[in-house]
Amino acid sequence: MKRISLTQYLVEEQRSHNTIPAELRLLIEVVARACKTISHAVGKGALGDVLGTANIENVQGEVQKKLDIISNEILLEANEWGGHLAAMASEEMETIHLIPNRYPMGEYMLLFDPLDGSSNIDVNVSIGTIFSVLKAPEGMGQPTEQDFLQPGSKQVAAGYAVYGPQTVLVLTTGNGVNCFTLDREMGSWVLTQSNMQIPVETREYAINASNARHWFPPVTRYVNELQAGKAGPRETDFNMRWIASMVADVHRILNRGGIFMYPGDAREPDKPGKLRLMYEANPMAFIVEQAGGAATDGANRIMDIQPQKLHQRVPVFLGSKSEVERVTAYHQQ
Ligand code: AHM
Ligand code: MG
Repeated sequence: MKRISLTQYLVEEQRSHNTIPAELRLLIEVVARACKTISHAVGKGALGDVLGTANIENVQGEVQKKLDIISNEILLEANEWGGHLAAMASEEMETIHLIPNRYPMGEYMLLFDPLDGSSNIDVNVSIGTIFSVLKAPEGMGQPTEQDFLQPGSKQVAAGYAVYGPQTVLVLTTGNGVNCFTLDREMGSWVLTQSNMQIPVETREYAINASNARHWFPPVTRYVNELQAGKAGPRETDFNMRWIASMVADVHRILNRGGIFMYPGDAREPDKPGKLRLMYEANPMAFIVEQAGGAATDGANRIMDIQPQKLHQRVPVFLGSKSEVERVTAYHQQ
């Protein structure tokens, strides 16, 4: 089998579609290299003293795990010096991270959730990194948080890595979705799936059902119908999977279809759901749409939402198009 590396893929993509300028290519390669480093740290587990909590709270009021902090540092350090970025924002940092003066400033802005699925770190279940790339607004001076508040439709690239039985990197630059597997011996990313398409027909759904008593009626109705199986209005037996790492749940859906839901609920109406628009919902929505699926917050296309704050949360419904359209329609009735 002829092996196509990430570098070759990016160069050829630029040549044939002109979608990946040299600076963006460098950015993606640097992020991919950082993910390799994170994968290595994750793989060491207890041997590398990377497990457990760091006893500090992040901006979301969540106790940070050691690996949350390590991964954040790896991504910041890797991306500071290349000259391709104007600033970075991370789920783990209160405000944006400026490029130090000693390095040149580039025209892209990088956002990331350095280690997604934190609750799975210590129990050896798949976790990952999610990232999103925006362009700095024209004529921007010193970057501010405001410059980051662009809708997901403005993303020029997005991707995620899954640190699981294999380490994979899934990437879109707006021209389909491709998956690269880390060759651990060679240390290189090898193209293993081209033009991924989410299967249209699905019998699988993912939601944290322990929150069922707090759901709003459209979500309850939709899930009840799935659970009614063959005897219910859907006349189909559905299966459920919940990994509690969005990266791993989305990766399953890209490969064999399904719907992923993290709805808002009645507990905190002003803080809808758990997932963050800029670090989780937008990049995943971009990937899912590029693979033929859909992503909404129950009412709107995720990528059309105008962000109000960097750490804004949104309800998320994404995956196979017909299912996302159905649960979205229930919200509109
Ligand atoms: P994190 O970024 O702090 O890890 O939180 C996000 C994760 C998602 O990966 C996952 O879908 C969700 O939280 C799981 O939530 P829950 O613990 O409610 O099942
Ligand atoms: Mg996360």
